[in-house]
This record gives sequence, structure tokens and C-alpha cells, in this order.
Amino acid sequence: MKKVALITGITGQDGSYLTEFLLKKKYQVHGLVRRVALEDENHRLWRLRPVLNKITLHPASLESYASLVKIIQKIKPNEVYHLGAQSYVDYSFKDEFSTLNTNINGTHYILSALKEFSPNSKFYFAGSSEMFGKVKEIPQNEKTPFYPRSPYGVAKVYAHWITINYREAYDIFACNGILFNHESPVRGETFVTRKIVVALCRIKNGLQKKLYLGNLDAKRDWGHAKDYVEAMWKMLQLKSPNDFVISTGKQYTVKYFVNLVLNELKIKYYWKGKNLNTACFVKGSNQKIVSIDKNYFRPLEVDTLLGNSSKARKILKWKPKYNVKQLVKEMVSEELYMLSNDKKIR
Ligand code: NAP
Ligand code: G4F
Repeated sequence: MKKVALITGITGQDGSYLTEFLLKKKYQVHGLVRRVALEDENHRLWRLRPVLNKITLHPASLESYASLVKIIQKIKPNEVYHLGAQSYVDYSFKDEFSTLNTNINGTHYILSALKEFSPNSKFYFAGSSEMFGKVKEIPQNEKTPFYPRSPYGVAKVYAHWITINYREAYDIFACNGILFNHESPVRGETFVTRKIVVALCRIKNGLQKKLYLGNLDAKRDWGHAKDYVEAMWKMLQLKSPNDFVISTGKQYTVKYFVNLVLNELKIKYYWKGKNLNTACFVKGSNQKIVSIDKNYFRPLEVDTLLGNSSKARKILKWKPKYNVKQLVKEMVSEELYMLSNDKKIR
């Protein structure tokens, strides 16, 4: 009998990598999608294009308990990967209430539906290093206190604790992944790594003149989504549920990430100026290719994130295969391929 997995957020970056991973492991994969995704297939389902005929998609909404119950009752999944969320931190300041509604209630609804209708399903919650926010220690591990700095981070803290609450109160096999930033060639274009790669590749090809960014000094621990979905699966294969930090243990500034992409594109550059006047120029032509736009600064910033994933390395026998240079190399090469073929890679 094939194992049955249900993925919320299947149309997103992690959902698409996890789908491919589980299909290789011979799972029967079901995904929860918003009706708009089915109506606007070309735009919303592009990441799933190569596997669309191998999976089953169910229209539902994280805001509707009834729609979640219907699917869970019908397919009785062995494993539920709850990845669906409003995942853009900056946007959570602009639309707090809907972010809180989707990210808090959506998680609570799924747990409640599992408790009532499929209590033997194993549950994975997509927690985030954003919960550490204004960090209380460096590096951060599973015991580091949370100090969220955005409505998104606050919602993830609630969902983290309600997951533990269901595990302890109702014996649900529920795990929290506390995942640090992970990226890929199919990362959404608003997130800083993909935004940098897309813009600099376009600049290299003469299709764009300039890239505008916010805080260049923020430090992140960036891994590859492909490595991180494997950790999600490993958590649900344990004998008993547990919570894990997943990270590379290396951190870099946004500015360093820009430099890596410029190096990969063989663009010779130099930086000049301070604070809002910082800018990056092409050596020789002196063309200004990166400037600061204060609109990309957030009301509150998470200045530094660095994970300690030794618990996952020991118990899950997990470690990342990609380092940041390999990540950049893959993102740049896929982006150039897409540009030259005028299409999305999948
Ligand atoms: P993503 O690419 O933005 O994907 C988010 C997914 O959630 C999409 O499938 C989206 O569907 C779905 N979604 C959003 N709002 C929804 C709603 N109201 N109802 C139903 N579905 C909804 O995010 P990701 O990078 O794959 O991240 C996956 C999960 O991991 C998220 O929960 C995120 O918060 C968390 N996380 C991510 C990272 C990271 O660095 N990537 C790190 C830590 C935690 P549509 O296609 O219809 O918009
Ligand atoms: O790429 P970002 O938008 O990712 P952020 O805020 O760290 O959130 C991502 O990682 C979390 C895990 O820690 C996830 F939970 C969350 O769902 C998401 O996947 O921004 C990274 C950093 C920030 O400090 C931001 O201020 O880059 C800085 N930044 C500077 N200029 C920018 C820009 N971010 C964006 N998106 N756009 C800019 O122009």
C-alpha cells in the first residue's frame, strides 16, 4: 500500500520540492489548493507542471474549517505537511489581520480536524527562524526563547505552540520544523535572494538597468529548499514526534549575497557611499546597478539569524548538501536559462 501524504501550500516553493521528493519515495500525493489556483492554472501551478498528472489536487481554503475536514475525512492521510501560509514577512505588516487569520487559524483548523477525523495522521508544521526575531542567543537552537518581530513571526509562534499543545493533550504525532531561510531557483520573486538573482541576470542581459534593495546589512542563514524538504520528511519518520531547527550554521549579509551573484555573473563591481546612499557600480562603465530604496525597509527588522541544527544532525542524521555558493550557482544558471528561453523553468 502506498503511503498517502497531504500537502498544504503545495503550489509554493517547498510544496513543489516536497512533492517531487515524496513521489520518488512512491507516496500518493494530495495537495490542498485555493480555487484561484485551479482557475488560473498557468500562473499558479507552474512549479508543479512536471508532476501535475501524478498528484491529486483538492480545492480548499485554510480559512474554512469545513473544507479542510472534507479532505481529511476523504483521504485519511498518513502524513500531513502543513506548509500553506502567507509567507512574506514584509507583507505581514501591511495585511496583519489576514496573515494572522491564515497562519494561526489555518494551522489550528488542521490540527482540530486531524484530532476529530484522522488522529493517526502524522503532522508537520512549517515553523520559522522568524520566531527568534530579536535573537536572545547566537546561534539559535530549539531551546532559544522566541522574540518575534513581525505579525508573521507572532503567528508562527502561536502555531508552534498549538502544535505542541495538540501533541501533549491529544497524543497527535505532531512535529515543528524551525526552518531557517531556504531558497532555490523557484523561490518567489519578492524574497531577497531571488529578487537579486532575477534583477542582476536581467541587467547582465541588458533587459534592466537597476536593482533597488532595502537593508543590505541583514544577516541570514541561507540553505537550499531541496535539502530542507528532506528534513521535513525525516521528522515524520521518527518513532516519536519532536521539534527541530534546520539550518546550515553559516550566515551572510544581503550585500554579500549580491556580491556572490555578481561574481557568478562575472560582473566586475565596486561599492560606494554609506547608509541610504550606498550603491554598487560596474567597474569601467561606472553604471550604477544597485541602489537603496527606503521603502524596502521594514517597520521592525530581524538583524541576524544563525541556526544551530546539531539536534537534527544527530537525531535525524540530516545535514545540508548545498552551501551558499552552490545555491547561488544553481539559481543564476537556472535564471539565465529561463531568460534565454523566455519561460519558467518548469
Ligand atoms: P511560498 O512559496 O510562499 O508558498 C506558500 C504556499 O502557501 C503557496 O502554495 C500558497 O498558495 C499557500 N497559501 C498562502 N496563503 C494561503 C491561503 N490563505 N490558503 C491556502 N493556501 C495558502 O512559501 P515556501 O517558501 O514554500 O514556504 C512554505 C512554508 O514554510 C510556509 O509556511 C512558510 O511560512 C514556511 N517557511 C518558509 C521558509 C523559507 O525560507 N522558505 C522558512 C521557514 C518557514 P498560492 O499558490 O495559492 O498562493
Ligand atoms: O528574503 P526575505 O524577504 O526573507 P525573510 O524576511 O528572512 O523571511 C523568509 O525567511 C523566513 C525564515 O527566517 C521565513 F519564515 C519567511 O517565510 C521567508 O521565507 O528578506 C531577507 C532579508 C530581510 O532582512 C530584509 O529586510 O533581506 C532584507 N532585504 C533587503 N532588501 C530585503 C530587501 N528583502 C526583500 N524581500 N526585498 C528587498 O528588497
